[in-house]
Amino acid sequence: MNELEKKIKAKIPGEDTGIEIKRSLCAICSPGCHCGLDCYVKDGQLLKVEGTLEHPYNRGKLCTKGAANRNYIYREDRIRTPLKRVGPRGEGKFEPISWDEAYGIIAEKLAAVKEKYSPHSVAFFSGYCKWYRPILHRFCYTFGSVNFGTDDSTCFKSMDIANSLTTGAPGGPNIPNTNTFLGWNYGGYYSNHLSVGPVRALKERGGKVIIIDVRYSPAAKNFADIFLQIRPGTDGALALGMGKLIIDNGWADMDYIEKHTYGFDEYKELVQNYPLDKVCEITGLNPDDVFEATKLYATNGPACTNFSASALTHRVNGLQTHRAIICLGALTGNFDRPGGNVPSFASYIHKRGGFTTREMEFREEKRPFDQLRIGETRFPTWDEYCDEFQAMDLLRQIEEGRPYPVKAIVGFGMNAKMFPETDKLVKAFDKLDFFVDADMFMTYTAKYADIVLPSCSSLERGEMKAYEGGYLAFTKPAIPPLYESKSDVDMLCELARVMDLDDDLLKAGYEACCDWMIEGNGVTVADLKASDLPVKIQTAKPVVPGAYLEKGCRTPTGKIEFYSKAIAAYDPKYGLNPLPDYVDPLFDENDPETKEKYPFHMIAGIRIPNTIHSRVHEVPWLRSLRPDPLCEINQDDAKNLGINDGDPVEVSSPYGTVRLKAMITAKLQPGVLAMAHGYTEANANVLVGRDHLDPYSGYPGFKSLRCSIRKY
Ligand SMILES: Nc1nc2c(c(=O)[nH]1)N[C@H]1C(S)=C(S)[C@@H](COP(=O)(O)OP(=O)(O)OC[C@H]3O[C@@H](n4cnc5c(=O)[nH]c(N)nc54)[C@H](O)[C@@H]3O)O[C@H]1N2
Ligand SMILES: Nc1nc2c(c(=O)[nH]1)N[C@H]1C(S)=C(S)[C@@H](COP(=O)(O)OP(=O)(O)OC[C@H]3O[C@@H](n4cnc5c(=O)[nH]c(N)nc54)[C@H](O)[C@@H]3O)O[C@H]1N2
Ligand code: SF4
Ligand SMILES: [Mo]
Repeated sequence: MNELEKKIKAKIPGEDTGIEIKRSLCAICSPGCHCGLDCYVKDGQLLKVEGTLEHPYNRGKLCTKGAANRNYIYREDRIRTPLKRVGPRGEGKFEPISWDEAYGIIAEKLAAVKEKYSPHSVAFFSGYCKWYRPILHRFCYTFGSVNFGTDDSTCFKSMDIANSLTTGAPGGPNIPNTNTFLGWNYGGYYSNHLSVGPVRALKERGGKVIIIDVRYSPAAKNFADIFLQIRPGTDGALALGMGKLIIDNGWADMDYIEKHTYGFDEYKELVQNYPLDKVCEITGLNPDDVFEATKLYATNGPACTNFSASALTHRVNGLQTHRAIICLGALTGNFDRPGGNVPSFASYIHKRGGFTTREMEFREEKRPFDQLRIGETRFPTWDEYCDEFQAMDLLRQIEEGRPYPVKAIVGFGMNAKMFPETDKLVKAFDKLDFFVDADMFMTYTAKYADIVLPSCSSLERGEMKAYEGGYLAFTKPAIPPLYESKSDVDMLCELARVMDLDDDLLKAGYEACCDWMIEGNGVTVADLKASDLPVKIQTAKPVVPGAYLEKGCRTPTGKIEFYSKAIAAYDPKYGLNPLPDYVDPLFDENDPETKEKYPFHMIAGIRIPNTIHSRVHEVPWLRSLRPDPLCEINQDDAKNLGINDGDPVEVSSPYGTVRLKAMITAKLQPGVLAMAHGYTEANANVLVGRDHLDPYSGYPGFKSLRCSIRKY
């Protein structure tokens, strides 16, 4: 091997090696992340990735999944061309067609459904990928359908609604200025690696950490001054019990309560029902530990609380649990103060850049109002605070055709395994006249589509992206789109032209749309594209703690609402409680027969570092880190059932059965099982009933299910 060959093998960039570093971003996980990537490229091929050291968000760091980007984009099952189904749904037989033919079929089929039924009979759905959503949302509205839905029906929004009802604003933990971090369902090590650094820094400067988790998590091990290993889904009772302790011990900030809150007297009365002994009976916790944790939180302020987009809200009591936890911040005066939970609003696709874009107006100006969305009137708080259909009602409406039929789905990254009773949903696809799905990979769900469109990855496209600290970026493709794949937004804008939608902006293309949305911020897409790194936006304003309360909360009373006026206004037929009371997370599965047959409490959907939903189970390197779907079980339970580590086990619920391997652990409590979701061969969601839903948000109770387990 000569010197040059050695340098090429070592992937050293330079003119001689022909290896260039091109900047892009990782879009494998949520838009809350999207780490900057240095892509090492030679002859249009990606050789390797590293985190971008100068990127204001990740500063060079990548997680396990991000490090696997090369393995991810070159997956064997990448869709190469547009495809038309030629076999039965689900079988996976397709023939390649041209883009023109694909657009022609889509235009014709959607027009036919619009004509025969109505535009609302076409549901537009986006999976976890969010970058193209403003375009898809507007496309849906311009087409004339009210039915735009996303994975928000299971993620983030329930927490967001609880915030809207209680404080009127999302409030992230201000860890750099805090004294005590209440890590309530804090999964940072596995779910958001960049959130760990500030907690470590807090510990290093002598701050205190309380961890409340069902598992002995890495955060519990590394950071906890007090660790409360709580019974799954009983957090609402704990929060109310802590509320009572805070009031009874005189730790409440009465001036703050007087000035900024509404409904304190009613709340005070409610928490009388949660004395310490009762709370410990429900939660399985030790009274001294609960007392000490509460005292630390309430007296060693400022204190801030971590919120999870999913862990607690994936329960049928989730929204109210979340409200009960927010109320602790109101009781102790920790909402909107330095070191507490400080409100800030999104700039663009969930990122809080401190500047404003016209993302909302972009879709609102095309919004139709002449029909109820799918699921509308079933979950009133969802209806009021979320402008999407509640996808947990999609299966019912396809099956029943009430109040009107759903006859076509336009899916972008749609994953049926996200939905409870997945098997019924894919069966219901047979009732559709048309289903088109755009994805990077030939997924389980894409196999049910009539037309499949090949999407390219973030490394193969240009994308607008906001970042905290006042940044905005527009990436450029690091490599050309593989095969005949395209960027999702280009597909939508081209389709808008083919369908001749009444929308000049969409027809003008993605960059024109972005320019429209960022107008008023002193930059254009061309300016952003001129930089390889995110650009500092001059209109960005820093978050000033206290400013939000000063203005008045975005709630009906303008105050933080212990007692929610909005909930009180809903029709009593819904049976909703304006106070954040606790109910059992299995209240709808507690009949004696079900209890006996399915004695375990399953958490279906834990996060582990090497998986994300359904998306990377087939990435060879990531899969090799955990080759089999595993069900975690406590060591004593395993012993009693004669289960050894690695044994094949069958897990059943009243709705279905999955087969996995046992992983024996001391980190999980007896009586509790846990598994990751998204596997095709062991899909957690066949265990979940479609009506096991939070009556406030419509969220499925993924994380509290009754199950049985046996060796097979
Ligand atoms: N049992 C259980 N179920 C759960 C959860 C749980 O904890 N337990 N979690 C819930 C939560 S919080 C969420 S967010 C959802 C997530 O559920 P999904 O939205 O279903 O998430 P993914 O599996 O990431 O699926 C997204 C799809 O988008 C495709 N994709 C990736 N990049 C692109 C792209 O650029 N363009 C297009 N068109 N497609 C792309 C992927 O290949 C994949 O098929 O799952 C929910 N479901
Ligand atoms: N690696 C990886 N990262 C991800 C994802 C992924 O699939 N894989 N998904 C992304 C998405 S879409 C989301 S929504 C986020 C969610 O990410 P997180 O909000 O961090 O959610 P989880 O990791 O499910 O749960 C957080 C912690 O809560 C604990 N927990 C579970 N149930 C309970 C309970 O009843 N009470 C208490 N107190 N604690 C409980 C879990 O053990 C865990 O330690 O993760 C994102 N990041
Ligand atoms: S998958 Fe990992 S590297 Fe990629 S954006 Fe998410 S946190 Fe960053
Ligand atoms: Mo999520």
